[in-house]
Amino acid sequence: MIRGCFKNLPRVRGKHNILGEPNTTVLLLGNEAIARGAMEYGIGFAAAYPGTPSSEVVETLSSVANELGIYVEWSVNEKVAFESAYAAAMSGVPSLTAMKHVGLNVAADPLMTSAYTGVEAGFIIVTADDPYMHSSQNEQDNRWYGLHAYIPVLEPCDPQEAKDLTYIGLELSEKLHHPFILRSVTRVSHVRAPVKLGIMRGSRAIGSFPRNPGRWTVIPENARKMKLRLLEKWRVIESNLSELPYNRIEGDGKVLIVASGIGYAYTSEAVETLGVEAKVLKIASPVPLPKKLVEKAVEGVEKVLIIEECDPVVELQLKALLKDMDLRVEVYGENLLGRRGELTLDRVLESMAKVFKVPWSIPELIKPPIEPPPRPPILCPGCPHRATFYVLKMASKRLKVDPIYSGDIGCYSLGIQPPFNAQDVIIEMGGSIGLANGFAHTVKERPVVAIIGDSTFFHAGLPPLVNAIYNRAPMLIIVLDNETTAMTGFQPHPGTGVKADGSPGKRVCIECIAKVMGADYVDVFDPYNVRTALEAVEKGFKVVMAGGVAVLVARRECSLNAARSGRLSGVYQVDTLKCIKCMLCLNELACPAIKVEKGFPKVVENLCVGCGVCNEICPVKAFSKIR
Ligand SMILES: Cc1ncc(C[n+]2csc(CCOP(=O)(O)OP(=O)(O)O)c2C)c(N)n1
Repeated sequence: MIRGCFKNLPRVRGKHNILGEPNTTVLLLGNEAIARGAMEYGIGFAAAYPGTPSSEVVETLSSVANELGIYVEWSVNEKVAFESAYAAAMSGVPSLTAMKHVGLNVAADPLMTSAYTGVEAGFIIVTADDPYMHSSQNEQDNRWYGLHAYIPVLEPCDPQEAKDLTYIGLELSEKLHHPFILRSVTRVSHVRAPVKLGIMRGSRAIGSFPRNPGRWTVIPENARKMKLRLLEKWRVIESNLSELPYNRIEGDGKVLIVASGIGYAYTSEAVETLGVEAKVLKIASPVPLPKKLVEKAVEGVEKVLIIEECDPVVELQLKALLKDMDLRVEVYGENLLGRRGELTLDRVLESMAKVFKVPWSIPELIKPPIEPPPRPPILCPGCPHRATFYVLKMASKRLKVDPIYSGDIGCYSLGIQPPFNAQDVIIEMGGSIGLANGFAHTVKERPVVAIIGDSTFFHAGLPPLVNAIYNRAPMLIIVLDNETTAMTGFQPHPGTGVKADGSPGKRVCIECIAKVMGADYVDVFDPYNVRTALEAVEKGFKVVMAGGVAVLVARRECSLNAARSGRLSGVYQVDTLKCIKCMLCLNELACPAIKVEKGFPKVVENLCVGCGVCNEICPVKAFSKIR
């Protein structure tokens, strides 16, 4: 049985100030400022896969794409987004790709080689890093990629610089025929600040690609020549960056503070707060370090303090340079600041005070008056994932199996919480089916369930599904299809059939893919219909226990989207005369819209969205729709 329901449209953000007049100053989010920088340069192509804290870059561009004549797409994953934007830049069309830090791992293969071929038009790769892992699985510092791939990295300290450096990155990229990385972090991407706008040059969206295999094919014979040219170019890039006005020396003194990216914002405030006399080397291009400027800055200083967020990328390059210069100065940085989490004013103040040997205390301004109450994330009321987790648990109880839940990244990662406890391992986006493959061949006594979202399935679920079918790895794959990419802000994906600008694309059908790939059992169920969902899941488990691969698509629109559009509405309430106080609705479904009052479950009416799953699971049907 195959059902379909594809009503959702992408949420296109308001255009705010993004189309403001040149020379006006408007309030922009860091990511909007990056988009505006690209618009001012005249990009003709942008492709991305969403991920916090990067998503607003392409959301903003998609909201003006038709007006400005820019081709903008949500690609299925970061590798495809990278390749698409790279090819546009090969064809002479200035382009942008954007992703969260871990997204660059997915795109790392073409990234590493893009430095060898270079580009014809400006090509900027925006990576938004997430120190402290507000919404990520790791804290990797993507400036390393710059050193690793021979790609220069620009690092803005605020939204104004985010706009300016996007423009400059595209300009230098076009001039030097080389890709550029723009590294943002959460506190640059997600802060709103005044930004002075520049002139928009008009987009260049049509390219040409004259045949020249010696330039674009990296067969070993060509690649060896390219590597030599790359090493020469790296020196030219470095000297260009030494002249970048966003790298500069300010003030004077015996102590030099080297501040990269957002580190400069904290440094300025801390120097003022402590009232110390410091020489500051502001760095906007941490990779490669602008050597000439650094050599000038270290002249006559006794101590150097490096302020940068995450890893000692500037510090290691600087220490190497000092060694080459045979200059002996005390160097502080990672040893005082550590290498994890976000910088904060108090962290920077403390380390600066130690180097300057001055007293310090936490300024009144940053002492919170009260600690905010903890707010752990939970699945929303009406979330179809909750119903699917309920069904999964019920089915495994009834069949007396203890599955390994190979989890994945999306709203459904919250299935880790009780009462479901249905995410035993979560590593990376799209990892669930590949990991399940390993478990299936090694842990024989427990059935393996891979849990993957719809956007994640398209992102990285297809090759491991083919692998599982080909290598006969028994597993039950549940695709949680809420018809959107919910966790990152409701972006459309191939399963929705809607494109980034809201226009119709071609819908790609998940269950059809699974069937044509050769899965042993494929079905679609509506998680709100608990009885039929339970039947499908039980059948799926039986197929797995007989050695097959079962793919079940749990399809029901995200309750936030459905409630917002009026497709889901109503309020349920409990009839206390019928209720037998079994507390299944509280203990097994754990809907946040149900609480206990006078010993009975009670629906919190302003939280209930009217999904009715509580009544579906209630043995005496004590719930009824009251509005
Ligand atoms: C490589 C990578 N790219 C992007 C992300 C950001 N990200 C986390 S969850 C998610 C969306 C998941 O969407 P879906 O699978 O549809 O599940 P939903 O949140 O809708 O339940 C994205 C894009 C990531 N963690 N890793």
